[in-house]
This record gives sequence, C-alpha cells and structure tokens, in this order.
Amino acid sequence: MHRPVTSREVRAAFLDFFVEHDHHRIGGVSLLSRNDPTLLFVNSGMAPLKRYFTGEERPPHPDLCNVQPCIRTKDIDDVGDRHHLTLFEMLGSWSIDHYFKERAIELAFELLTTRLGFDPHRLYATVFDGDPSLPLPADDISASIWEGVGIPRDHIVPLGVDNFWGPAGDTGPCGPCTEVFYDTGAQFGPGFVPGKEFDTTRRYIEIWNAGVFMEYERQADGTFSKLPFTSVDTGCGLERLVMAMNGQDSVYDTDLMQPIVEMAGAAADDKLSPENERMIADHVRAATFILGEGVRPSNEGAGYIPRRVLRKSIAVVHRAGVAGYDFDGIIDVIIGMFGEHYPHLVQRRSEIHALFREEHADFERVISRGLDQLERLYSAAPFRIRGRDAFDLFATYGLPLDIVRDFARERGGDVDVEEYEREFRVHQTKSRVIKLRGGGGSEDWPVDDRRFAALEGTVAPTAFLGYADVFARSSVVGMAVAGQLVGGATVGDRVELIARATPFYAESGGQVGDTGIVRAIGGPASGTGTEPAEIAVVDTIRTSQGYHVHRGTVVAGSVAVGDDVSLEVDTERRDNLRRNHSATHLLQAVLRTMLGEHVHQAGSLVEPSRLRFDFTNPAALTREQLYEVERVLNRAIFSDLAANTEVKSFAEAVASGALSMEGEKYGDRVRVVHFGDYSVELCGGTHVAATGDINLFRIISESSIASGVRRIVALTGEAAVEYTLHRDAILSTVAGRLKVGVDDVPERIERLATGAKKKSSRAGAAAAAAPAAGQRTTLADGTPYLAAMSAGDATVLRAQALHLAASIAGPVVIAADDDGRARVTVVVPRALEDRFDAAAILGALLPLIEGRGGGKPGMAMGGGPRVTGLRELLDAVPSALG
Ligand code: ALA
Repeated sequence: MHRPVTSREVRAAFLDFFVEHDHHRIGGVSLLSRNDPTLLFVNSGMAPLKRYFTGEERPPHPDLCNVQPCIRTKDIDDVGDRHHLTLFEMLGSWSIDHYFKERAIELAFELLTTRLGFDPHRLYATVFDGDPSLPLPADDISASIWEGVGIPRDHIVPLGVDNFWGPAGDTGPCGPCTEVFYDTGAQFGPGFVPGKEFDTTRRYIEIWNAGVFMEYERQADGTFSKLPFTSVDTGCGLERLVMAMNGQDSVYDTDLMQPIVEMAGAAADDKLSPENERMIADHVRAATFILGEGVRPSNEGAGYIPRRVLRKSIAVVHRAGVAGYDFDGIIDVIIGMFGEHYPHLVQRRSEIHALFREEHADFERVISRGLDQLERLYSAAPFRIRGRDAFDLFATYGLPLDIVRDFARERGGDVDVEEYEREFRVHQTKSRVIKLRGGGGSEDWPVDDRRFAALEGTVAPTAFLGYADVFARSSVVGMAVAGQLVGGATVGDRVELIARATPFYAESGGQVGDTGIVRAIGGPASGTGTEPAEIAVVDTIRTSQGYHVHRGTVVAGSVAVGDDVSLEVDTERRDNLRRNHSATHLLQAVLRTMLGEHVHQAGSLVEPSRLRFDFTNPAALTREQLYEVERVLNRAIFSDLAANTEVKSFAEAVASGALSMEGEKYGDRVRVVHFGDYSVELCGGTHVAATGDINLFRIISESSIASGVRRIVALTGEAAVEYTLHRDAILSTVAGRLKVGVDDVPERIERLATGAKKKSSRAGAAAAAAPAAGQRTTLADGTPYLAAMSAGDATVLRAQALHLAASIAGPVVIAADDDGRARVTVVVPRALEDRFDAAAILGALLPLIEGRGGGKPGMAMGGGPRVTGLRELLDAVPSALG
C-alpha cells in the first residue's frame, strides 16, 4: 500500500494545475459575508466574487483559482455522516466571460485523471436535465462533452434541480451545473443502474462541482434574467477530495480532521461515541475559524453559529459525564494544523481560547440548569416538545435547539421546530422595536408617536430638505402641547411642531436632531398677539408616521396650525454634526483597513461636540495603532475627498459594497454616501461636502464597553484644534516645572522615576533585611539585648531600633551598609537608662568603623567609612554593654 496523499499536496496539485493553465491565483477572503445581506457566511468560493459574474466589476484576469474556507449552516444537521462538515475548504476555479463548458470539462477530466490519478471508471458525472420548478432549459451539451473526454455513457447521470446551482444567498448569478461523483465501492451500496435512482449519500460521493455554467441571475422576486455573458464556476471540497483519493471511509479519516477527532476522543477518555467525537471535531473546528474572525458568540447573526455548535459540543460532553474536558487542547490541535494557511488563527489564539472558556462557563452556570428543567418538563413519553417550551429554554437558559432536539430524538420524540422559529421571530421583532425606540426622548418629555396618529392620512410625512438646505419656508401642519394635539400655542408653551417640509434633521442613525429657530412669517397670522411668533427648537425627532417633530418653546408671539413659517437650523452646530458624522464614516473605513474586516459598527453617536464610535474588535488598540488611525484619517481629510450621495435600492447598494449596519432597518430606497472609494456606507445622515471640511481629527479616548466591543471618542474641527492646543499647554507647564525643554520632558521624568524607584527599592531591601525580635540574645546576667545587621538609611535604622528595643526590653544595636557607608544606631529602653548609656556604647563601637556620631542615653547614631568593620562591631557589642 502506498503512502496516503496529504491535504497539503492536494491543495498544491489543484492550484498548480490551474495556474499552469493560465489561471490567476487569488486569495481567499474572510469567512464572514459582510456585504451580502442574503448570506451570513461565505458558503462557496464564488460568493465573494458575485460581482465579477454580473459584470459589475472586472476580475484581475479572466481565469482564476483559489482556496476559500466556507461555512454551510444548512449542513450542520448532517455533520457526522461520511462527508458533511460545517466548515470546509473549497478549491475553486473560474472563467469569467472566457471559456465555457467544453474547456471546463476538459480541464476537470485532465486534472482528475492525469494529475490526481483517479480511475476514470470510478467517476460519474451528473448533468442538468431540466426541472419543472425551474423555467430553464436542460443542459444537453455537457453530457456529450463528458462522453467525448472519456466518461462512459452509463456513468453520465441526468438530474433535475440538484444540478442547478446558486445563487449563493437569495439573489445573484446561477446556472446549471455538472458534478463529478466518486464510486467509493460496493461495500457502500448497490451500483448505479441508468434510469434508476442515483445514490448520492453513501456509495457515490460528490467530489467536485466541476462547473456551474453561469448564465442566469436570480432576482429578488424569484424570476431569472440572463447574465450579460457566460462564466464557469467550479468548487471542490478539499476534505472530500482527499478522502476519495486515499480511499478513506469518511472525511474524518483525512489528515484534515483525523488528529482533531482523535484529540476529541482522547480528551474524554474515550467516553464519547464515535459520532460525537466527529461532531465535536467538526464543531470546534468551525467555531475556532469563526471566532478567529473576531466574531463573538451571540444569539443572533454570525455569532449564533459558534454559540450553537459550541453549546452543542459542551452539552454532549456534559451529558457523557466527562469532567474537565480539554477544549483548549482541541483548539490548539486545530490551530497547529491550520495556522500555517490561516495565520489569523495563530494571532487570535488567546481570544479564541477566552471566548470558548466564556461559553463553557456560561454553560456551567445556566445551561445545565436548562437541561434539568427540560428533564423536569418532559419526564415521560411522548417526548413531543412544544416549540414554545424549546424557545423558553433557549431564552431563559441559553439551551440551544439542537440539544433539545437531541434530547427528544434519543427518546423517540421530536420538537415542534416551526413553533420554535415562530417564537424566535416574534422575539426578534420585539427586541428590534425596543432598540428602534431608543433615542429621542427624555424622562420629562417622552416620545410618544400616538399623539400624532390622528394626523395620519391627512398630513403627509414631512419632506426633508436638510441635505441641501439649512433654511426653508413652509407651513405648520400639526402641533402638540403637553402630549395633546392643539391648534395653536403661545409664549411659554413647550410645543411639538410639524411643518409640511423642513431642513431640520431628526435624530436617527446615531446623529442627534437639529436645533434652531422656527419663526412665523407675515405677522401674527392667528391674530392672537402682536409679536411675530418665534419658537426656539431644542431638538428634532422623527415619528413612525414619518413626521419631523420640532420640539421647543414658544419664546415670542403665538403660532397656529396653518401659519407660514421660516425654519432656520443652527448652522454652526449642524456643521459640527456634519464633520463628526463624516469623520465617523472615515473612522470605520480606517479601522477596517487597519484591523480587518471583522471590525463592524456596534453603535454610534454623532453629537456637535464629539463623535463616539463603538466597534467590534477583540483587543484594545495600542498607542501606536491609535496614532496610525489619526494619521491615516487626517490624510483622508487632507485629500479632500468629495462626498457623493446616491439613492438606490437596498440590494443594489449592498451589492456595490456599501457597508450597512447589522441589525439596522433600512427602507427599500436607501442613501449611499461615498467619500471617493475610501468609504461607502448606507446612511441617512448629513455630511460635509468634502472631507477637507472636517479640518482635523483627534481621538480623545479608546476604551472597552463590553467584551469584544471597543469605543473611540473623537473630535473634529475647532474642537480638535482646541484639544490639541490644550494638551500642548499642559506639556509646556510640565516642562516649565521640570525646568527643561518640552523635548527633554520624557528623559527627565524617566530620571525622576528611576530615582524614586531606587529609593523605594532600598526601603524594600530594608524591610526584607529587618532584624526580628527573635534574634535577641542575653548578657551573662540575663539582660536581653540584640545586635544585628540591617539595610537602609539612618531613618530606617532608627525606626527599627526603637521598635526592637521596646519589644525585647533591652538595648539594641543595629548596623547597616548604607550605599557604601557604615551606619550604627543604638537604642536603650528608658527603663534601662540607669544601667546603659546609648551614647557611651556607640562611642565604644565607632572606632571599628572609623566613624563619628553621638546621642543621648536613650538613643545614639553614628556612621563611618569602614564598612568592613561592621561585623567586628556587632561582635564587640556584648563587651561594649559590659
Ligand atoms: N459554487 C459552486 C458550488 O459551491 C461551484 O458548488
């Protein structure tokens, strides 16, 4: 038997083959599908390349190849069988508007047989035969091409909808495909008979989708349109290819999985079933890759998948009664295996471990209680678990649906998944509504849309003019005072006013509402006063009916519904808001470029005085990184990139690469704000005309607000200049006090700090060397005394001696080498002063250190240059006391 091929060799053979055939190798991308709202994770090599197939973007070369890690969440339930995995590496090749079916099939056959050594007799090719559910013709060309290259007719299998691939997500390029299957042998089932069913789950394993022939684009309404040109998209699961080449039973036997399975089993002292060992190997591998992208486990979005697979793994181990399962060891095996190809796993090792541990700890804390609750609720057959109960267990204890389902299935029952999902959706909508209701109000002036509900139908949503103007004329169409609709308001009233059109921006998307003045024009139209009405607007909010509500106080005259008014935004404040909002966009772009695509907005607040931007990133930014952010961002300001806005459909906007905020609700038509190519975001806010108007950007703080979420607070324009000058002034003051130039401050501080450290380290040494009362001894007459070495200066020695003399109730002599000078302190307790004289004792000892000193009967101190005499001096103490 010859040596099995390694996955490394197979990766290389695939890529080398295509590169030799004039394909350009491109890199894989992050597992996260950030710019495609129809996909959570990249599920195929072509998903990130969609725009090449539609012609919206030109590829760097017509023919391409790469390796791309992919996640298929719909395969999670099949994990543990022979060939399904949550995460797999896809080998892909593409021809964009270049060659088509013939060349694609020729290349596939040549690679499989000549280069990878497959026996053509064990290969089968499926082709698209049309399907009643698809208004598209059958592919009658591929079959004859396969036959032409050498696949026997009876190995060519026409299939329906299974051989139509795409789109990745809900919309995009798609087409009929032709897949190559490998015959794994008679031990896995009966052979294929033409015209009969083709077993694609056991005996025949798909090894390569050797060509999706991209011809169509699926639209959001489910219809298909023709793409402007045809292309080829192929994808081959590396794990399956290695399995087939080595004749292994399953993907878990390949070198891509086997060491992980082994570790998963060993960590449980072989208490897990082989299926569970495989499942854990798959799940921990997938979670490691996802967490390695900076995703945190959560109940929604991308974070839900690692949470689901980890909790399932932890639950399985828990139920098998394994204590202290070594997930860390498994993760290290995975990083050891894949770190070379995916270096970010190595870089994020500690975060991955930390997030695993957090999930594990949560499990210990609450989820196991959920399991107990489940067992209490369903203790007897039939184990038909209500969706609502399953959802409650998830919402209360974080118990994943999979675990509940396993529990039920093991007992011959099941879960009402439909009801579970319904509950889940209701819950999501509720929490979104709460979030959307977030800002705008204050405790004493709450926002309540209901007060304007009566206007709906008669008063159209407010026309917003504020992108172009900060001043406009319009008329009042609705007003409320104290929460009630009113026809008019007068001086002193706190009023909420709606006009037909307004330049006032209403709080949303993190940007606070405009302030300014609303004035009646044409005199007191309502005839109730003489002064023209004036309303000082302190905030503007938006209601669910689409009204911009100006909130403020009538400071002069009276105003009534129907009055003509001029609406004047406080322009200075608005200009600062524009600066801060545009800077927030640039900041997000800089962070993503610098730190990686895992960075995404977790919150934002745009105020006139500052901006606050929250984003996901597992670690704090270093000081150097923060400087770099400021440097790069200011460079973007100096480039004076023009702001361009366009209004398009949400799908178009996201397809063109605009960043959208996760969880944010967008209408059908959205505004896309560009600053050159540098930053492209969906945004309804108000912006500078060009980045130069931001003037200057300074970060004032970077901090953590939740684990994995960082917050940057920054300033722009004049505030940034003031901040910089203020810092400068502080520095000048410090330099002045230190009596050095500003440039010399760091060195001076360093010197001061070292001096302080030296002092404190000497104090430390003194403490460590301090003699203890236990060292005392006695004179011939039984009087206790103590003579010992210590460390420290005169003050330290005196303190020690006084303390010791009191505690032993006898004379004490302490000596020390204080930085090259011999020091001695003698203390006699008051009660013994009639017998001993400290000064006399010291006098008797000093010659030994060639020293000088003096004192009183109770205490005397001295010092001398002869450090070597200290020992002798201590030995002489009994006779000096004598
Ligand atoms: N995109 C095709 C697939 O994933 C090749 O099967």
